[in-house]
Amino acid sequence: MATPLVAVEHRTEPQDERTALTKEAFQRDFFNNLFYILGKFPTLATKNDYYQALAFVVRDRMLQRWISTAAAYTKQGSRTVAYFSAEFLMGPHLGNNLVNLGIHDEVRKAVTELGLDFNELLLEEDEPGLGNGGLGRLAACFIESLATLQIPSLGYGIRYEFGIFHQEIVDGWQTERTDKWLRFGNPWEIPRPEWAVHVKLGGYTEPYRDEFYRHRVRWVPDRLVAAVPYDTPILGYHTNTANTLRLWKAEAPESFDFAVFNRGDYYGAVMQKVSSENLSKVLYPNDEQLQGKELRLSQQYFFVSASLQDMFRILKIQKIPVERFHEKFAAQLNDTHPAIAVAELMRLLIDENVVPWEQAWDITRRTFAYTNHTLLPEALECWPLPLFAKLLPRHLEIIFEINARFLDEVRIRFYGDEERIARMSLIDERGERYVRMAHLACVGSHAINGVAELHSELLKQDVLRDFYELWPTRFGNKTNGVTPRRWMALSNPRLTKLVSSHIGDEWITDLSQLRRLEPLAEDAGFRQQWLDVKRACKCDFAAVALKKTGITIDPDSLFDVQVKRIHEYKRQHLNILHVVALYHRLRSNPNVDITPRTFIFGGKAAPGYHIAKLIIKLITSVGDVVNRDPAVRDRLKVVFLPNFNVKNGQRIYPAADLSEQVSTAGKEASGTGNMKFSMNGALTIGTMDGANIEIREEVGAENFFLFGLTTPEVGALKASGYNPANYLDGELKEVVELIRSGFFSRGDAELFRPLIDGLVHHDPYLVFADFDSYSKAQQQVSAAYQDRDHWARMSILNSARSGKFSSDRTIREYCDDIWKAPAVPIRLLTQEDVKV
Ligand code: NTF
Repeated sequence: MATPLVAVEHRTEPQDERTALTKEAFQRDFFNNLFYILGKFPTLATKNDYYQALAFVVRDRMLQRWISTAAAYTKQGSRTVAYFSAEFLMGPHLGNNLVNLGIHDEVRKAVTELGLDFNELLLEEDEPGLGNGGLGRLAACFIESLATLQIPSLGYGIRYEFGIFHQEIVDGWQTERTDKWLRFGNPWEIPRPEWAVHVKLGGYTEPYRDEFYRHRVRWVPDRLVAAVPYDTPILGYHTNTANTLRLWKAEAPESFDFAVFNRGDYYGAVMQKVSSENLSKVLYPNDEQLQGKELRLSQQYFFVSASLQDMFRILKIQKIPVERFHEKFAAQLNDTHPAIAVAELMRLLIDENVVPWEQAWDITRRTFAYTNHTLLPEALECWPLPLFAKLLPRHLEIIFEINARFLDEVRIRFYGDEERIARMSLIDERGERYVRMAHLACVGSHAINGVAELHSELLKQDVLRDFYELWPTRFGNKTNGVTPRRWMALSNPRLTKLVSSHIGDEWITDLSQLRRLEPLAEDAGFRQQWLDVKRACKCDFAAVALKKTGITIDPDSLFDVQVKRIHEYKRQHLNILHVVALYHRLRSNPNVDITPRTFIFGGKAAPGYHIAKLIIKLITSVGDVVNRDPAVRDRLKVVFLPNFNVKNGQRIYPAADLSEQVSTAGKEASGTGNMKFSMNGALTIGTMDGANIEIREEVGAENFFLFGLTTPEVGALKASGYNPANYLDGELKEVVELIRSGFFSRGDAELFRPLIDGLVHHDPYLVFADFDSYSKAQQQVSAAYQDRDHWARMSILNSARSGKFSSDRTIREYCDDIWKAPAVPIRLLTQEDVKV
């Protein structure tokens, strides 16, 4: 008798022999894959071989959905969202695909029955870390929600051979290792070399007359790179939809280096091949000076051009005229990284498809919308004009023309306001000339949005104020969200089970239903179960922490967690200063009654960002002293968990009691980690910044630990001439002196000097100004945690009221307000249907 893997109501597909969803078929195919795909027998098989054998079993069972989806979209010519992003921080696929197929628990049993450790196999997957942090992870959540909502969509990006570096901590310092995620192959992708396109670079332009005697411009590049698409299926949760993530790999074109070959320069030709492949070699860490990096601009153009050419190919297959490009596609620019798309679509329409300028411009603007993700001025992309001209000569001409026409429009509205015109120009001409990518993105888009209410307001008042004054109706807000499939169902199975046993499982696709947990906050039995789940997650994490750091932590202590990229504006140093303050209190009075806490940090610093790396060193150094000091009696622990990534995140968020969201008000565009914590029942200590404000509004001020200056207060303090030294008294002064003295650096008073002096003399992110308020809020946290029962109540309410922060809600808003893209339900085809 065959054992079905999945409840009958989920079994929508016509079963075939090869991909039957029965335990027997699964186990059979698992060993077949080991034999026929990996070429191994069990004695020689590694854990990774087993992982891959399992991955292929699962992939086989996704293909019917994938093919049926593609067939439906092709046949119906469906309106399609194209999400353009230089980063997709997907995280491991296997667990998520099992959840979305609805066979996770059954497969776990089937694998366990074979005598294998299911969790161990999941951990074998090298995650595709093709992103830096929030922006790349948001893209991943978005394409998952798009699939779950059955919206036709394509994610377009770069298949970096090396993703975000692997972080190791050596002697307390961050060291970077290359991320060789493709080392053992990638079972989730299918290369599509038949859809490769050529991308031009460099060279010059020349006018010519075509066969109809029309004036045209020809771009004669000095380099061609082949862009080869690698497709990954993106499953919706319990739907038949499987959309596509299409990532481009750079290769040498087959034909271009013939001239070199003919001259007999074999090695020269090979070198050209190597240099072409460089284009998709490595992800650039953010917070890095990118301005002069030619390779970075080449990467951006490479994937944008390949994607737009791919969209023209799709139009052609579906027999849609190019004049209807904007009816077929809604393209979203994930920050300015893909903003060159505005000029590239113009070029493809004008130069290659002979569409007149005005019409091409109309199509372009109707196609694109732009999301801004940062208010930090140093992060706004500007490219030096000479570099731009050298790499993209035709695009620069097009940008000049867009600019001339645009500035005419500004002149009509704001006659004589030459300062405004200089501010708004696509070209910064205040000194050395630069192309302003954010301005290009604004001018070429019909909709512009920020990622949280405060951020969108600040865009209008500040960074993009001139554009807002010109086109107020184009501006809007789309508060970020995260997918509850990965960030609850997959990463917190215990909580999922508890929640579903009380309110059913519809919350997984309609997160607002978590509200139904609210009354249970008053149920003592439920509160106990809730605390039991939290404790179990903390025990799991304690085991991870021990394995990765050698530090033993107490699951009954308060887990106080800050995981995110290391950056001064995110203020990990505010957190560690407070840890030192607590330590100092304990040392001064060993019998002081304090709530035992474990401070958990994680996050990567950009390799060239010295102060951020020094902050890591300070955290690990404080940990070295505190964790060993017998006077502390284990009441304080400090853990820096190396290599924070999606995989580690999945184990951290469920284990957190307290979520640190302590950025300087007005600096964090949204934050998304804050949402993952809250969903999983952590309380937040945070500032009035980004989405914190909205989280507090949802969960209630009484369930949130607020501190710090507000954005207007930050502005006023800076305007009045902020002097951090004025705040250097009391406990803060003692803390700073302790660090300065070399207490945490074996007497080396120089080590932390750049960090401490920077704070005392400049403190651009107002760490000192907020310290007192932070410290007081932390005292409230400590007191609140003493009353576990009340804490449980607050924790439940955080989760129950986090429904707004599902990326399903965010994506619905994008679809309704910007993309106008309706759902297209998929009927599964049988093998018979797709036979020619
Ligand atoms: C990030 N921006 C912001 O810093 C986060 O606040 C936000 O949650 C995410 O985007 C997603 O919107 C970036 O990573 C970048 F690249 F823009 F700096």
